[in-house]
Amino acid sequence: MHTHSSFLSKACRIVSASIIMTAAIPAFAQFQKPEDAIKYRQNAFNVMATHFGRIGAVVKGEVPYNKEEVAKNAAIVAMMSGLPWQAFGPGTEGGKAQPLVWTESSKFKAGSEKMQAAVAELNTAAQSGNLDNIKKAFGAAGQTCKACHDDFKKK
Ligand code: ASC
Repeated sequence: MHTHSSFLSKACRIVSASIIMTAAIPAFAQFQKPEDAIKYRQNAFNVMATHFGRIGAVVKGEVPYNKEEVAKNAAIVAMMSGLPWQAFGPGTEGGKAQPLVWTESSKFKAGSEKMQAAVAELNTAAQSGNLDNIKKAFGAAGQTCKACHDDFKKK
Protein backbone atom coordinates (compact mmCIF):
# COMPACT_ATOMS: atom_id res chain seq x y z
CA MET A 1 0.00 0.00 0.00
CA HIS A 2 1.22 3.51 -0.85
CA THR A 3 2.15 5.60 2.11
CA HIS A 4 1.43 9.29 2.16
CA SER A 5 5.14 10.12 1.97
CA SER A 6 5.82 7.88 -1.03
CA PHE A 7 2.92 9.51 -2.84
CA LEU A 8 4.45 12.91 -2.09
CA SER A 9 7.87 11.85 -3.27
CA LYS A 10 6.39 10.49 -6.50
CA ALA A 11 4.49 13.75 -7.01
CA CYS A 12 7.72 15.65 -6.40
CA ARG A 13 9.53 13.58 -9.00
CA ILE A 14 6.80 14.23 -11.57
CA VAL A 15 6.87 17.96 -10.87
CA SER A 16 10.69 18.00 -11.06
CA ALA A 17 10.64 16.13 -14.34
CA SER A 18 8.08 18.62 -15.72
CA ILE A 19 10.26 21.56 -14.71
CA ILE A 20 13.29 19.97 -16.40
CA MET A 21 11.29 19.26 -19.58
CA THR A 22 9.94 22.83 -19.61
CA ALA A 23 13.49 24.15 -19.34
CA ALA A 24 14.44 21.99 -22.33
CA ILE A 25 11.81 23.56 -24.61
CA PRO A 26 13.76 25.46 -27.25
CA ALA A 27 13.26 29.08 -28.21
CA PHE A 28 10.38 28.46 -30.58
CA ALA A 29 8.45 28.58 -27.32
CA GLN A 30 4.87 27.38 -27.55
CA PHE A 31 5.42 25.80 -30.95
CA GLN A 32 6.04 22.05 -31.01
CA LYS A 33 8.29 22.26 -34.04
CA PRO A 34 9.69 24.95 -36.39
CA GLU A 35 7.12 24.06 -39.09
CA ASP A 36 4.34 24.96 -36.66
CA ALA A 37 5.87 28.42 -36.13
CA ILE A 38 6.25 28.88 -39.91
CA LYS A 39 2.62 27.91 -40.50
CA TYR A 40 1.44 30.15 -37.67
CA ARG A 41 3.17 33.28 -38.97
CA GLN A 42 2.14 32.60 -42.57
CA ASN A 43 -1.46 32.09 -41.48
CA ALA A 44 -1.42 35.28 -39.40
CA PHE A 45 0.00 37.26 -42.35
CA ASN A 46 -2.57 35.66 -44.65
CA VAL A 47 -5.51 36.75 -42.48
CA MET A 48 -3.98 40.22 -42.21
CA ALA A 49 -3.45 40.49 -45.98
CA THR A 50 -7.01 39.29 -46.66
CA HIS A 51 -8.58 42.02 -44.53
CA PHE A 52 -6.05 44.66 -45.59
CA GLY A 53 -6.88 43.78 -49.20
CA ARG A 54 -10.61 44.29 -48.55
CA ILE A 55 -9.84 47.83 -47.42
CA GLY A 56 -7.58 48.18 -50.47
CA ALA A 57 -10.50 47.38 -52.76
CA VAL A 58 -12.43 50.29 -51.19
CA VAL A 59 -9.42 52.61 -51.40
CA LYS A 60 -9.04 51.77 -55.11
CA GLY A 61 -12.74 52.40 -55.70
CA GLU A 62 -13.48 48.79 -56.67
CA VAL A 63 -15.90 48.38 -53.76
CA PRO A 64 -18.17 51.15 -52.40
CA TYR A 65 -17.16 52.64 -49.06
CA ASN A 66 -19.05 51.20 -46.11
CA LYS A 67 -17.89 52.57 -42.77
CA GLU A 68 -18.78 49.48 -40.73
CA GLU A 69 -17.09 47.06 -43.12
CA VAL A 70 -13.87 49.06 -43.32
CA ALA A 71 -13.87 49.55 -39.55
CA LYS A 72 -14.24 45.79 -38.98
CA ASN A 73 -11.50 44.95 -41.48
CA ALA A 74 -9.13 47.54 -40.00
CA ALA A 75 -9.73 46.24 -36.47
CA ILE A 76 -8.88 42.71 -37.62
CA VAL A 77 -5.70 43.91 -39.33
CA ALA A 78 -4.66 45.85 -36.23
CA MET A 79 -5.32 42.90 -33.96
CA MET A 80 -3.53 40.41 -36.21
CA SER A 81 -0.50 42.69 -36.64
CA GLY A 82 0.83 41.74 -33.21
CA LEU A 83 0.76 38.01 -33.77
CA PRO A 84 3.35 36.88 -36.34
CA TRP A 85 6.45 38.10 -34.47
CA GLN A 86 6.37 35.51 -31.69
CA ALA A 87 6.69 32.89 -34.44
CA PHE A 88 10.07 34.13 -35.74
CA GLY A 89 12.06 32.81 -32.78
CA PRO A 90 15.51 31.21 -33.06
CA GLY A 91 15.37 27.84 -34.78
CA THR A 92 12.35 28.73 -36.91
CA GLU A 93 14.27 29.79 -40.02
CA GLY A 94 12.55 28.90 -43.27
CA GLY A 95 9.32 29.41 -45.12
CA LYS A 96 9.35 32.71 -46.99
CA ALA A 97 11.59 34.40 -44.45
CA GLN A 98 15.06 35.49 -45.52
CA PRO A 99 17.93 34.55 -43.16
CA LEU A 100 18.29 38.33 -42.59
CA VAL A 101 15.26 38.10 -40.26
CA TRP A 102 17.58 36.41 -37.74
CA THR A 103 20.89 38.10 -38.60
CA GLU A 104 19.39 41.63 -38.68
CA SER A 105 16.80 41.00 -36.01
CA SER A 106 16.76 44.54 -34.61
CA LYS A 107 16.08 45.95 -38.06
CA PHE A 108 13.35 43.35 -38.55
CA LYS A 109 11.83 44.25 -35.17
CA ALA A 110 11.91 47.96 -36.04
CA GLY A 111 10.12 47.21 -39.32
CA SER A 112 7.50 45.13 -37.53
CA GLU A 113 6.90 47.96 -35.07
CA LYS A 114 6.49 50.51 -37.88
CA MET A 115 3.89 48.27 -39.48
CA GLN A 116 2.01 47.83 -36.20
CA ALA A 117 1.99 51.60 -35.64
CA ALA A 118 0.80 52.21 -39.21
CA VAL A 119 -2.08 49.73 -39.01
CA ALA A 120 -3.07 51.19 -35.62
CA GLU A 121 -3.35 54.57 -37.40
CA LEU A 122 -5.35 52.95 -40.17
CA ASN A 123 -7.66 51.49 -37.55
CA THR A 124 -8.10 54.92 -35.92
CA ALA A 125 -8.97 56.43 -39.31
CA ALA A 126 -11.35 53.55 -40.08
CA GLN A 127 -13.19 53.84 -36.76
CA SER A 128 -13.63 57.61 -37.27
CA GLY A 129 -14.98 56.98 -40.77
CA ASN A 130 -13.11 59.58 -42.79
CA LEU A 131 -12.36 58.05 -46.20
CA ASP A 132 -9.59 60.54 -47.06
CA ASN A 133 -7.78 59.67 -43.84
CA ILE A 134 -8.37 55.97 -44.49
CA LYS A 135 -6.79 56.31 -47.94
CA LYS A 136 -3.72 58.10 -46.56
CA ALA A 137 -3.31 55.67 -43.68
CA PHE A 138 -3.81 52.70 -46.01
CA GLY A 139 -1.05 53.94 -48.32
CA ALA A 140 1.32 54.50 -45.41
CA ALA A 141 0.56 51.06 -43.97
CA GLY A 142 1.11 49.41 -47.37
CA GLN A 143 4.54 51.06 -47.52
CA THR A 144 5.49 49.44 -44.21
CA CYS A 145 4.45 46.01 -45.58
CA LYS A 146 6.52 46.56 -48.69
CA ALA A 147 9.58 47.92 -46.84
CA CYS A 148 9.85 44.73 -44.81
CA HIS A 149 9.11 42.42 -47.75
CA ASP A 150 11.87 44.05 -49.83
CA ASP A 151 14.48 43.14 -47.22
CA PHE A 152 13.13 40.13 -45.37
CA LYS A 153 10.78 38.13 -47.59
CA LYS A 154 11.89 35.67 -50.26
CA LYS A 155 10.67 36.61 -53.73
C1 ASC B 1 -1.20 44.07 -49.50
C2 ASC B 1 -0.46 42.91 -49.25
C3 ASC B 1 0.80 43.27 -49.00
C4 ASC B 1 0.93 44.73 -49.05
C5 ASC B 1 1.97 45.20 -50.00
C6 ASC B 1 1.99 46.70 -50.06
O1 ASC B 1 -2.39 44.14 -49.74
O2 ASC B 1 -0.90 41.67 -49.24
O3 ASC B 1 1.80 42.48 -48.72
O4 ASC B 1 -0.39 45.18 -49.43
O5 ASC B 1 1.74 44.68 -51.27
O6 ASC B 1 2.97 47.12 -50.95
